[in-house]
Amino acid sequence: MKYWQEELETMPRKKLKELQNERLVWQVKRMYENVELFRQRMDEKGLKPEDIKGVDDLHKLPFSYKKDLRDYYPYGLFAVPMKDIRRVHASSGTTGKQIVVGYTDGDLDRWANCFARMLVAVGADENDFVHVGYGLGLFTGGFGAHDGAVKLGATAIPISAGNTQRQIQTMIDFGSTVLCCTPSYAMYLGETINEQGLKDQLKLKAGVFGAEPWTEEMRHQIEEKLGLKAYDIYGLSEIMGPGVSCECEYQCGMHVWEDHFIPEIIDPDTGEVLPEGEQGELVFTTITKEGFPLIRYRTRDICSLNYAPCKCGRTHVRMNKPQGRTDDMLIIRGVNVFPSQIEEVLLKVGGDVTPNYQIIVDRENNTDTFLVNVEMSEEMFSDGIKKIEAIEKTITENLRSTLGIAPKVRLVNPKSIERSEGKAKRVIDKRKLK
Ligand code: DLL
Repeated sequence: MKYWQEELETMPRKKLKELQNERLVWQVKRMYENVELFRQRMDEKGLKPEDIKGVDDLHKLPFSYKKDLRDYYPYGLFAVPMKDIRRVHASSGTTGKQIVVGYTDGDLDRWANCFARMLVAVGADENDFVHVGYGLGLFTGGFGAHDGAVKLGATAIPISAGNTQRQIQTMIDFGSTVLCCTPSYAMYLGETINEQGLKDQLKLKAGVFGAEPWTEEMRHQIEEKLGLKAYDIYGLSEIMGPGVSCECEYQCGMHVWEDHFIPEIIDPDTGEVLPEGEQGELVFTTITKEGFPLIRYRTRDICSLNYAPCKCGRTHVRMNKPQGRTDDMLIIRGVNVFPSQIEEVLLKVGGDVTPNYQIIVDRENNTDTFLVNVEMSEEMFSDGIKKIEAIEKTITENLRSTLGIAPKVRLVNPKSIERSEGKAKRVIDKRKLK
């Protein structure tokens, strides 16, 4: 197996740390020489590259932020001349202008490598057909998965996102065995395939789903609907794209490829590094990236790290599913609300409702209004509407006890909430639009 990089993936932690030390020292030195903003921030702290001798000195280094990418848009933070940048990608996010990231030949190779490791971890090899349903374009999802599949030696099917009917037909005709797309789109594909009675014609065995938060309950539903094993993959454009971390066959956290990225968990308010196992903001340092490296990048994703050995033999630390983002967090009537908490409640309600929901927050008479629209299932819709009130009440009560505040819950008709081919749009915060 070509991309089971055993020596790197199961490297004893002491040796891994030595490798990180060496790479961090190299990265800090070249960034100090080539990236003006980094040099300025080091100077402000009175730090010289030679003060950084390894990972134990990481906490001394300055943080970097998404705002930096906007301020130095488009290429101001690149560490190599543009002639060495082979490809750019961009991410628009929900606020502000897009950010741009760049890759050298070496970066593209390492990225493909990280994704190929993921494919190996989910049991794929050169005999597999990898259905790339992430958007192929400036979004990193499509090209990341595509290059990973090619690197592995599998057969890539670069269909990109959208056109559900064509996705399904292609999966059946081309014999797709590994599906890569967002979990919300996988749910939608699953719903449509089951409605059309086509599940038996699929050959899918594994799904590589990420780019947005999703819950364990959603995993079970996707697995059931598509007849595959669903794996979580995490990444962000600023650090590389998909494949910064991913699950192995034991599905108990996502291994961060620590030979390329050093993760830390910090208190988002004070910036202090938190003790092992505590939940906080995830921060990454890229130690092999050439084109667009980042030191101590504040991801805004909230999670924790687990350094305990994994049954799979990989020694690289595991991060748990991000619980949301510090900037995804809604503050409604003073209470912190994460969309993923709502999804978890809905999935526990069972068959009468689906996890397709939309949160609408507004402000009337100086008070926040909080509405959750939830699609009822087809069965419930055809059974008649007698249960609606009771179910709305149950969901409201469950949300009240989970969140500490009660939204107005409204059951809406099946398929009435717009589907996304990429990341689902769960929140409409009208307070920001005014
Ligand atoms: O979403 C890269 C990606 C593509 C990852 C395909 C996985 C699969 P961005 O568009 O820059 O990059 O968005 C990055 O998405 O900071 C997280 O908030 C969120 N995110 C990504 N993967 C997961 C995941 C891609 N597995 C932002 N679980 C990140 C939860 C995720 N959130």
